[in-house]
Amino acid sequence: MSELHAVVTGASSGIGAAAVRRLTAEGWRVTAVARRQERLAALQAETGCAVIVADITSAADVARLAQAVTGPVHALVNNAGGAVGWVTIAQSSPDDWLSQYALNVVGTVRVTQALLPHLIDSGRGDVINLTSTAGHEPYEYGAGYVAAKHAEAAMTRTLRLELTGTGVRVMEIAPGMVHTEEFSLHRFDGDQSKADAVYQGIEPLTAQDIADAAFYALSRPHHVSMDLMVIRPREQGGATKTVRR
Ligand code: 8X3
Repeated sequence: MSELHAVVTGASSGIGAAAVRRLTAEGWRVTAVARRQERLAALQAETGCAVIVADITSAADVARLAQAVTGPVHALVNNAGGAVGWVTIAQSSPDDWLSQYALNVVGTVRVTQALLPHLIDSGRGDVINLTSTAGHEPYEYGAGYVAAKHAEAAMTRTLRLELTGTGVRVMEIAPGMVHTEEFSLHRFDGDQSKADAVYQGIEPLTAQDIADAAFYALSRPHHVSMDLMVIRPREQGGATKTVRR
């Protein structure tokens, strides 16, 4: 088979960048998508990936992305996403609910719609949606994110039903606590000490752990669909139970 091609969103840091590194190391051609040009340029210099600067919440950017992607796409890794705020529903900002839905759900839908013809044309396409354990169980103070991730997980299952028979696998990876440079920092509005406290006293997952799972799913024989992988650090028994040393 000719070279496999993956498109990875949210590629400028964290799980997305780790997926780009892993897939290029495994010999895939990779197109990395993110908003921040300088970070993408560094990743391109390091890995040889192609880059497209785009904000997946922008219809115009995603239309440009669809034009810029060349050749068949064998895998779309929908990783771009994020959480805003740590607050009760009573205190939460409706704008934050909207922005989390726009990014985690609608953005993922936009990119998937745009690249679906490329995925079907490849004859063996894969969609991997990086959701979260927050898409499967609620926790206090994170309802806007929990709701958006539940919606993304529901959308993923619906997409699988709709694409059954097209040759496209639709797979979901739902990570628990993954210590990345930016996820918690963004959630806590730049407060580094609050972000660091999330991972204190446990050994959290790393972005590489999740990239490893994504590569595992992608590299199964194509009649095997890893529909859902839920991955947590050992000390996180559930969304509301973490045992710290
Ligand atoms: C990130 C994991 O536990 O913050 O999606 O919801 S968690």
